[in-house]
Amino acid sequence: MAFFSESKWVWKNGKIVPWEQATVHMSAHGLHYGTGVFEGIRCYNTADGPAVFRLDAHLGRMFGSARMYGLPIAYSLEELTQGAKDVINANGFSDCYVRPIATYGSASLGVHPRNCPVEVAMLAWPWGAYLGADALENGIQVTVSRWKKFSSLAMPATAKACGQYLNSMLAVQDAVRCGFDEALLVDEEGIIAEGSGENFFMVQNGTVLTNDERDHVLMGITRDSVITLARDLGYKVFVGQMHLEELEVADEAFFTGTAAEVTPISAVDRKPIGNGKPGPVTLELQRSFFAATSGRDPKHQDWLTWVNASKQAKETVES
Ligand code: PPE
Repeated sequence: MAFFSESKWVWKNGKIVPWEQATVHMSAHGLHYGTGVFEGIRCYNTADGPAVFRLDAHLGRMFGSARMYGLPIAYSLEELTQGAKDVINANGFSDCYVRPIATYGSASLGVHPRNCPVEVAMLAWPWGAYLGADALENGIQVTVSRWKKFSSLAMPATAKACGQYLNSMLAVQDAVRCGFDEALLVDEEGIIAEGSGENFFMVQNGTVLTNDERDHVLMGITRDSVITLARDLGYKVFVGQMHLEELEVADEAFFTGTAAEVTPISAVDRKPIGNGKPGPVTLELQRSFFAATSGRDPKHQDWLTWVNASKQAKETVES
């Protein structure tokens, strides 16, 4: 089945329009220069109906990315929250991926986007496991990319902006061509940054390790959720620089991301991590993550925005 075939409706500039009408012109500034910001969000089915995972955090990051690039978004957090619910409901989805984007449209093509309108849209479509059905269970094969992660001195790595993904695209395309599932990018000093679309974690002697914005990474919302869950479970979490030589001796490694969720890494450049099987800490964190996304974790109900009113109303009455 074609990737988008089940998606019939798009939220575009405040209205729900048919998929075919959610278009931009070939002269759009965003197309030529990658001038836009976006988010990747998942909605999961729960016992109380579909719920969007950490919607406020994602939309908050989108407004932050837009501020970084001076791109004005003419809609409020509340309007985009409603827009996300509307596009999910219009399509009749329960488990789906939601992709808001704000990008400069067509008016001029100097590099300065002057006069270009900001087009805002939210797409939704069903999207299964990002790295393949078996990735979550058995782990993936990763390569350290020869394409270096760009420095935050060149572009703000903490912003999720369209053009920044050319760096990721080169890395993942190269990795797949060489028979790997995903690329791990390091900076020019060889310090670990992140995957093409994921944050990176290691486990060493029961301690969970990951990096932060000092190493030119997107501050992932899944990353933040997993750090919280790891601490809930009593693990020590160390946030700091990670070097490739530490990865050589790591017991476990995994990627986190909205699309990738919690994906174990079984080998890097064909060298197995640990025994080459997803490790126990990774699997425990993956289970906790899915408990939270599916509404089974009473401690993290506030991470969920229910698409339909009934559950939210119930929460308000109870509190
Ligand atoms: N780093 C990068 C470069 C990245 O693109 C993502 C998300 C993350 C880290 C993890 O962030 P978060 O989703 O907030 O936990 N990548 C999005 C796009 C992937 C895609 O292929 O498209 C995503 O996972 O939705």
